[in-house]
This record gives sequence, structure tokens and C-alpha cells, in this order.
Amino acid sequence: MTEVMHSSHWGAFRARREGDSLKIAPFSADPDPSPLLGNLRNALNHPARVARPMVRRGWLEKGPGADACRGLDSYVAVSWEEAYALVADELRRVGEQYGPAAIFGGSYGWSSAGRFHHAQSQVHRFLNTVMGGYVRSVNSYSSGAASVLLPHIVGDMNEIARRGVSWESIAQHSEVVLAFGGLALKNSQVASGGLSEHTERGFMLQAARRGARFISVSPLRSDLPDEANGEWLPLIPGTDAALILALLHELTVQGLTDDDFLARYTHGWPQMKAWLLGEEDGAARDAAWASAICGVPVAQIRALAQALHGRRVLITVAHALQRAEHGEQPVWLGLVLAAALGQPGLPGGGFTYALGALGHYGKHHNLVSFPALPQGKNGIDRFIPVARIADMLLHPGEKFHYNGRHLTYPDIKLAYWAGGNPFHHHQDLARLRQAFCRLDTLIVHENAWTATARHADIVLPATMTLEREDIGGAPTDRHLIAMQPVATPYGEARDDYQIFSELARRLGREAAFTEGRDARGWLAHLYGQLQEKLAAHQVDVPDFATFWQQGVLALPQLHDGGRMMNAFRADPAAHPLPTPSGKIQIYSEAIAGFGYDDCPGHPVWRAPREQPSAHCPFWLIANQPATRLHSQLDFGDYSCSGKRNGREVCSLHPQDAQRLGIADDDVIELFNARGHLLASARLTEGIMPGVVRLPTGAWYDPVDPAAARPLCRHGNPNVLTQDIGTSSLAQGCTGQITVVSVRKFTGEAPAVAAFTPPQG
Ligand SMILES: Nc1nc2c(c(=O)[nH]1)N[C@H]1C(S)=C(S)[C@@H](COP(=O)(O)OP(=O)(O)OC[C@H]3O[C@@H](n4cnc5c(=O)[nH]c(N)nc54)[C@H](O)[C@@H]3O)O[C@H]1N2
Ligand SMILES: Nc1nc2c(c(=O)[nH]1)N[C@H]1C(S)=C(S)[C@@H](COP(=O)(O)OP(=O)(O)OC[C@H]3O[C@@H](n4cnc5c(=O)[nH]c(N)nc54)[C@H](O)[C@@H]3O)O[C@H]1N2
Ligand SMILES: [Mo]
Repeated sequence: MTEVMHSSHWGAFRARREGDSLKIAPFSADPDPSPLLGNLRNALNHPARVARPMVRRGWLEKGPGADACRGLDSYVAVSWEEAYALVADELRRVGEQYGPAAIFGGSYGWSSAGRFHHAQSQVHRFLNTVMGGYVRSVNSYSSGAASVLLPHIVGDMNEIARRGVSWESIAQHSEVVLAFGGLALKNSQVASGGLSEHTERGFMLQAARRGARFISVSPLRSDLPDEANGEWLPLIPGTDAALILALLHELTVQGLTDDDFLARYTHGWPQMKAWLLGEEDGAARDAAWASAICGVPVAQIRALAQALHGRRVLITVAHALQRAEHGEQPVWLGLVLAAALGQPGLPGGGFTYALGALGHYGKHHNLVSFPALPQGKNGIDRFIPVARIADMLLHPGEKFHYNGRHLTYPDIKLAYWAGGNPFHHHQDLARLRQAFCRLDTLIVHENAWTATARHADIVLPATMTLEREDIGGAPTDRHLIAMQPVATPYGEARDDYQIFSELARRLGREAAFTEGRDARGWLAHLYGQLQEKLAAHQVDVPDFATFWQQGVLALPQLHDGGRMMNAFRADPAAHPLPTPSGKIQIYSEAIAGFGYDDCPGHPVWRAPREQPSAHCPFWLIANQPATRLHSQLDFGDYSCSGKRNGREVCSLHPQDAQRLGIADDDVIELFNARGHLLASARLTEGIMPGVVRLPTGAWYDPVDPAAARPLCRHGNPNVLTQDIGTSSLAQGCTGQITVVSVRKFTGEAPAVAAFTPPQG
């Protein structure tokens, strides 16, 4: 078969089919291609793919309704004709009986890189144009706390993340890069919509060669690549806020704060300073106080404060830190620390959010972005913060706090999911199962038999990206990619668009949904819009047919990284920040006015409700996996190469292992009040004692899904994590850290069955 151009969230590539496997060559302009491409090699015909429409037996026999059998039941294969009829009838029933406010269409998830077949965009457009709307979810699992907090205190998150300080500027100007949560290259290999050039490694090398000092504050040494030639400052998970408060205290008492900057560009430093010094409550937030909380020695805290003074310092705070209870605090404090050092708006200095967490950040923006599929109008104005899904389903009608509002959970009867995997992304999976059991109906479009598909009532087989035409592109990637198909659909799989078009027809709304276009028609239409937008800037690009044949289009970019803060520093009166004071809000009257004890008017330290104890002595870090994107293609070659005997690998310190009688490669059990799991032990000095690390993304594989404390034999950390919000302000996801107990597993370990499809 001929070679085609294609793209994924982890990179552009050329592909050719050879028998059952794919030959993949990374995009020629990519200086540091991602090994994640290896997961595509064996994906097309993997037995874990969904081959036919399937309906859960209990739902088929008893009809819609709450059912505790979800996750336990068998499936019945049906024809597409029957499947369409069942879905259309059920949508009609729920729409007529309860209205669109009983449909949850949040459908959170990353789906695939193509911008037209992007499954969330498809399901949202379908529910808007055909059903009149749906209850949506807001914010993300990625940055739930930061995206709500930052507009109160500095401005839109994008301006200090995607449009923050550029890697070029760091390579040229930064003297100290203080990275809370590190700058792991495993993370920057990924960007939503794709990235054609992986450049972070090169930029870090360049900066380090010039003499820039990288300091990674993290429980894991591997969060800073060797190229950065940096230092590792280990701290106890979840305690960065205490450390930063002590740094601020030290700078203050040593007279090392930039008081001119604080006076001119910030609001509320006096309140903050008084609190740091303990003027109100007699409790100084000094190095001794913080050391007892974060485990960093007093002398090291003092030395770090000194090292930050008088230098060009860039501070970055990884998404990970805010994916924890009170996750708002380290983000706010990172900004305050940069301000106290007088750095925001200087080349290579200041605060940039989540640098390196994704391949988007620190990059340049395209002059114009590829247009998104229009979503239509949602007639329902009800929403939840995305990670409150189980609360919503378990507590309809109950009130909750969010960003100054007192909202009510809607009463949902039907959830429609395409392109996401809640049994990957959500916390406390036993509780999530109970929540999904309350629904009348769960409809899922999937490529593969994920745990979410296994809890659904109707599973419709969706094509995967390699089986259809699309256009891949991200606002921060200068290449637009024609994603040409390399295979025909697996089994009876159909495109999400094709499925929704047929459902729309049966519900009498075909024209509203399709606007008379097929998939190719939409690609040409969206490309035409891009062409028009570029023409308005006097940029000519080839017509669609030529682009399609070329496979790649280079787009013009802006080089305006850090533009908001640079303009503000240059002239704060002419370019105020979009905050109430027009300045950096070290104190926020708006947040104070909400009256939340878990997120008061200036940043603070608040201890988490669960902490290590004799019962659960370890912190578990459940971070992003190095060998895949979330749970996508967990059955792929590269992902499987990172497992041992099919189980996910959990890292722990040799001291802890010795005490527990655990050797490298042993099967170990992690457990707490919510569940337990099996994993393979890996001993490493690169982790703090008292901390274990198990990445996310191993497909949830419970021995008994209905158990009160299920056992996942594959190693999915979300069987253990806590399902609580970051605070009343943002209600973000808190899955990154949780407390657990660890022991060696004795006896016969059950074989992993995650990739074996259910009976049907
Ligand atoms: N404990 C813990 N949990 C976490 C995190 C953490 O740090 N710790 N991180 C969180 C974060 S940041 C995120 S973003 C989430 C990610 O959570 P998700 O985005 O839900 O994870 P993915 O595995 O990317 O799920 C995408 C799903 O879409 C399917 N898919 C791909 N292409 C298509 C398509 O074309 N059509 C259809 N219908 N389906 C398709 C894939 O098979 C896959 O199952 O996880 C969160 N969960
Ligand atoms: N390979 C790969 N890359 C990815 C993804 C993936 O699934 N796979 N997912 C992408 C997505 S959607 C997102 S949102 C980003 C997420 O970006 P992040 O959330 O920043 O990524 P994580 O790997 O979860 O966490 C980064 C590091 O923070 C450290 N850390 C954890 N807790 C603490 C703490 O309390 N304090 C400090 N100082 N450090 C801590 C951990 O050691 C961890 O390795 O990653 C993106 N990149
Ligand atoms: Mo994310």
C-alpha cells in the first residue's frame, strides 16, 4: 500500500500498511520524534478493538433504567440498523419526557488529533443541532484549578501558558529556571491537535550550555531531563505552597524583595506580607515552619531564596501541582514569588504556567488558527465543573459551590460519551461505577473495549484516526497536516460523523447537523475558511486539492510569547492586566468575597484532609504515563513494552522496598479505603522515600467491578484516588496524589484481562 501522511497528538508521521502492522516514519522536520508513535504499529487490528455495535444484555431485556449490573453484564451484538433504532428511540424518549436538561453531553476526553472528526466537537454539535442542547462540563482535568484561579489574579490562562514566555527566550535569557513539578520530556511530547516538531530537549540543552541553572522541585528525579544538567530538589508531594511561602518569608526578612515592582505592578502585597510574618496570628511562615511540612531542610530553603535574588529567574508550576486538594495555592504562590523577585515581563523571566507540561507551551502562535467545527447553539445553560461528574449523578438536586456561585446538580437520565474514557480519567472508580449505575442509559462511541465501553449500555464501534481523512493542527504548530487514511475501517466501525449524521436523519434533523456536507465536504469547507482568514492577512496558500496532495502546509507564526505581561511591564497604565485592579492580584477581594475557607483572599497553606498515617504511610503519585497518551492505545507495542508480565510498573525507593521485603519485579499491592491494585515493583533511587509512583492509563481491570473496594489487577491508580474537588473555588480534579499502603503480594496473582473483549 502507498505511504500516506498522518498525524497524532504525539507527532506527525508517514505511514504504510504492511500486512497487519504499520510501518511508521516520523515527520522529516521533527528533530526529536516521540516513541509514542510505536503504539500505532499494532493498533489497527488489535483484538481489543470494537468490531460491531453491541448492547448490554440487561438494558436490551429490561429497557432503560438504573441498573447495578453495569460493568458486570454481557453484551449482545446487533446490526447497525438495530443500533441506530435503539439510540434514536432512546434519545427521542428522553428528549420528550425530560428535555435536553436530562442529557449529559460533556463527553470529556482527548479523542484524536484530527480537527473535524474530533469526537467531542461531533457529539456537542449533534446534541445542540438535533436535541436542542445538553448539560455540559466546564474546564478540564488538566488545569481545573488554574484555569479558574488565574483570571482572578492575572488574566486568561492561555496568556501565561500557551502564550507565556517562549522557549527561545528561556534559551537566551533565563539564569535560573525554577520548575515546580519539573519539565519532563515525557510530557512535552504531546499536544492536543498534534505537534510536528519536538523542540524542548534542544532548548533545554541550549540554555544549560549557556549556563542557565535548572532546579526541579519534585518528588521524582526523572522530572528533569539530563539535557538540562539541573538540580533535583525533592519535596513531599502536595507541599509546594509551604515551600514557596517560606521562600517569600526569607526574601522578605532579608530585604530581598523587589518593592518597587510590588508597589507598581501588584495589588495586596501588604496583606500577604503581614500574613507571612505572622502579624495576625503569631505564626511566621518561615523556613523552619515550612521545612517540617515539605521535608526540605531549612538551610536549603534559605540557600534557594538567596539563589533567586538578583538573577533573571523564571518560575513555572506544572499542572500536576494543582491537580490536588488546594491546588489553587501553589499556582497563585508561583506568581507571587515571581512578582516578589520583580521578574514578570523581563526576557526569560517571571512566571509561566505549566511550561513543558504539553508541547503547546512556550511555543509560537499561528497567525490564524484552523477553524473549529461549529458547535451550534446549546439551548441548556447548565453545567458542572468537569470532575464533579460522580457527584452530579449521585446527588441530583443538591447544591454545590463553584467560583462564587451556588449551583445545583441537574437530574441526568442519559449520558453520551465519544472520545473520552471516564474510567481512565476520573477518580475513585468504584464510586464512578455507582454513579453511572444511576443513569437510564449510557451511550458510548469507542475504538476499543475500554472500561468505559464495558460500562455502557450501547457501544457503537468508531473508526480510529488511521481509517479516515482529517486535518491535524494545533494553534501552536506551524504545520497543518493532511491526515490521509492508511487503512479501511476495522470490522463494522463507522466514523463518529457518519453515526451522528444517520441518527440526525432518523430524528428529522439531518440538514441541521450535516449542512449538506459529507466528511470530505467539511474538510474542504474548513480549509476554505482558513484560506480566507489568511487572505485577510495577505497570505496566499494553495487550494484544498493541492494541500491534500502535498500532505503538509507551513503556516505563518507570530513571535509574541509573553505578550500580555511584556506589554503590562512596559506600560501598566496603557496595558493593564484584565484583573479588577489592572495589576497582579496578590490579594483578591473577589475571591475573599466568596467566603471560602478552602480558598481565601490571598494564597495560604492548607493541609490536605488525607495525609500519610500509620494506616496509609505512602504518598502515591499518579502522574502522566511516559509510554502512551493517557489510556489511548494502552494495548500498543510501546505501552506494553513498559509493563512487566502485563502489569503496570510502580516505582519505589529501595529503603522502603527493603523494609517491606519487596524486590525489583515483585508483584505488589497498593491499597487504601477505596480499593486496591496490583503492579510490578521497580526500585529506584530517583524517588523520595515515602513516595511511590504509578502512572495513569493502564486500563481498569477489576476482578469484581461491583466490589465495595475493587481490585484492579492491571494497575490503574484511579481505583485508589479521592473524588473531591480542589476547593470551592474551582472544584478541579485532585487525582495526582493520594495516600496508600503498600505490601508485597503473595499468592497467585490473577492474570490481566484488560485487553480481552467482553463476551457477546
Ligand atoms: N489519577 C489521575 N487521573 C488523571 C490525571 C492524573 O494526573 N491523575 N490526569 C487527568 C488528565 S490531565 C486528563 S487530560 C485526563 C485524560 O482523560 P481522557 O482524555 O478521557 O483519556 P484518553 O485515554 O485520551 O481518552 C480518549 C478516548 O477516546 C478514544 N478515541 C480516540 N479516538 C477516537 C475517535 O475518533 N472516536 C471515538 N469515539 N473515540 C476515540 C480512545 O480510544 C480513548 O478511550 O485524565 C485525567 N486523569
Ligand atoms: N507522555 C504523555 N505526556 C502527556 C500526557 C500523557 O498522558 N502522556 N498527558 C498530557 C496532558 S493531558 C496533560 S494535562 C499534561 C499534564 O502535565 P502535568 O500534570 O504537569 O504532568 P504529570 O506527569 O502528571 O506531573 C508532572 C510531575 O509533577 C510531579 N509532581 C506530582 N505531584 C507533585 C507535587 O505535589 N509537587 C511537585 N513539586 N511535583 C509534583 C510528578 O513527579 C510528575 O511527574 O501532560 C501531557 N503530556
Ligand atoms: Mo490533561
